[in-house]
Amino acid sequence: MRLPSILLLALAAPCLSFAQESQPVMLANPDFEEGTPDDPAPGWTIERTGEVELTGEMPASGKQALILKNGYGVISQNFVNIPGLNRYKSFKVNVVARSPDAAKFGIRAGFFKINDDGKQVWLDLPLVWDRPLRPDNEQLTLTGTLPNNEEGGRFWIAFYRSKKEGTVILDSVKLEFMPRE
Ligand SMILES: [Ca+2]
Repeated sequence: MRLPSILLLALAAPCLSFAQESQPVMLANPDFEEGTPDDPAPGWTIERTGEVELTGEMPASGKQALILKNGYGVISQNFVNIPGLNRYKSFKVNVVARSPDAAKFGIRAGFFKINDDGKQVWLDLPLVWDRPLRPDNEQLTLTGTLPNNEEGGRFWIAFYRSKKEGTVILDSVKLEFMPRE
């Protein structure tokens, strides 16, 4: 009888630890260190007519940070298949942001929800909106709640300038999912 007990423990242990710990998401190029002047945001989607540049001034990590300027100034990442996304109750976004000209900043997150009628709908919600930025690096932490019946496995996160005005400088993006109790 001893061997099956050990096997059971060995199988259960990873599940238990997984259920109790938050799950960091591996973002592509989260510190903007992979960018070059010709290709400033590899791993990120630059939405619509947004323009981005890199700066070596006051990076929060490494040698460079990203500047959102002109146009919509939106960058995003889309995760199409996060296994077991319905195990998580919420998510947490960390980013270091600043603005030399008091630009306002926003973060949006998107995910699927199953309606009462069984239809899957895409939600795209602001985590923060028109947040005035200071000239010095500031660590922002925002959390969002996932629907109880989330099962689409897709998650989208976007960072943008509000109102197409001013300069937003970003660095050190982190994203993690928090498990249900
Ligand atoms: Ca950096």
